[in-house]
Amino acid sequence: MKTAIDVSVVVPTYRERDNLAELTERLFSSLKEAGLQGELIIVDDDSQDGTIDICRSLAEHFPVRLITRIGERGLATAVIRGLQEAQGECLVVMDADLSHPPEAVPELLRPLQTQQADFVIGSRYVPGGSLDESWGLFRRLNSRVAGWLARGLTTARDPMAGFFSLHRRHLTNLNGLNPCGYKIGLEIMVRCGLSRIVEVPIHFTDRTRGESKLSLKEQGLYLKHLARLYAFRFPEAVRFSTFTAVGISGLVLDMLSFALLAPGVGIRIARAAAIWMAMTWNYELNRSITFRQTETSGRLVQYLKFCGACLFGAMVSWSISVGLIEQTTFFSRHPITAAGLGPVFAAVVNYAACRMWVFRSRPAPASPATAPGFAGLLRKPSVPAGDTSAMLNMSGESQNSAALLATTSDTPERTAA
Ligand SMILES: Nc1nc2c(ncn2[C@@H]2O[C@H](COP(=O)(O)OP(=O)(O)O)[C@@H](O)[C@H]2O)c(=O)[nH]1
Ligand SMILES: [Mg+2]
Repeated sequence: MKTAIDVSVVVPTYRERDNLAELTERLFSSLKEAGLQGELIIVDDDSQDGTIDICRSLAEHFPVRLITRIGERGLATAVIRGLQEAQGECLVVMDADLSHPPEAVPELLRPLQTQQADFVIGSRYVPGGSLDESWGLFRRLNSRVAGWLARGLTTARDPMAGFFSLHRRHLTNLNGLNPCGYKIGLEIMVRCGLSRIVEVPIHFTDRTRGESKLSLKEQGLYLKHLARLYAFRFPEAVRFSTFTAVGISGLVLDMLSFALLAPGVGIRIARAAAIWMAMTWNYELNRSITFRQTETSGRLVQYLKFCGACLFGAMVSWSISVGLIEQTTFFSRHPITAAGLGPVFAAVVNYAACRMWVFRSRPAPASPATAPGFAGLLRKPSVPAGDTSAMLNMSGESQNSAALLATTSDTPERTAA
């Protein structure tokens, strides 16, 4: 359904009072020049720096809406919140600190309008794009390395960018977004499966007012976020690597236990006990790490199945090793190499058996593929319990958002009216 608004620009803010007026004026002047109807949605985490007053006066002249989140912090979740409220056909996300030139917004929309792309990035790292001179070597290197680490997830040269646009119909998995840290653009690209990406060169200007909120902690969270996204994108490869690492740790435990037990109870019993301990160890680790997303019911039955599945792998390992040694001249001269090959095959067989039999996937949730469109989201907003928000509506009509945000708690709201 065509709405009157062509583009909703979502801007997360925390203590950005001094940048808001210039951002708003430059943004709406560039939209006007391009003949676009837009709205600006500012999602502020209760900065208490006068943001509410500034937005109120800006809303007298421009279609500005302010959402104040109380008791919640975080750039990425703030962006998600803004996207939930957006009414435009196209969505743009950008920073408030004027690092991202508001004049580039119409250019970011063009590839969407011509259906050349599903996701457009205001990019520092394509020809024509650039960074502020003030960026030191460490910051440049840090940004590049962070980008390279994401290469397995997307072809974008600047996947970390906070300046991007997409069509709202491609935001199919809004409720399934689960970013930790800053990189909401990367999260959307990967979780919504957006691979037709166009990068528009921009000059990234360092902020001149206010302070950066990027901390070292956020950089650590980025690595965690990447791990989650790789697991989402390549679930079997990541599970198989984890399964192998668990197997290696089990092998070490097996050998240590055997070395400790053998002198006391003899080789046969020590071997059996060590194998059982390693099997139990592997089961526990696989249950809590490798296959934590899968079915967890019926622990005893699952454990017995796991032992049964491993037993099969052990037999495969034994047969391959013995077969190679007995049937080929090469391995009869190198029996240890043959013994080493057996467990490799056994690991693959064990993994397949566990995947098919012991840790089967949960039935797919009903929602993501058929997630409601925006109309649905606005009818039934997914505001977290306890979130108290207030909204300053466009055109200066201050409006308590109770009607729109039907699930807000009964804690007193901070209203902008
Ligand atoms: N709502 C909200 N916005 C935030 C938060 N942290 C940062 N921002 C905003 O996100 C944008 C980028 O943050 P900035 O500090 O400039 O990060 P940097 O550019 O990586 O140094 C700015 O508009 C910030 O005001 C937060 O916790 N909540
Ligand atoms: Mg910044």
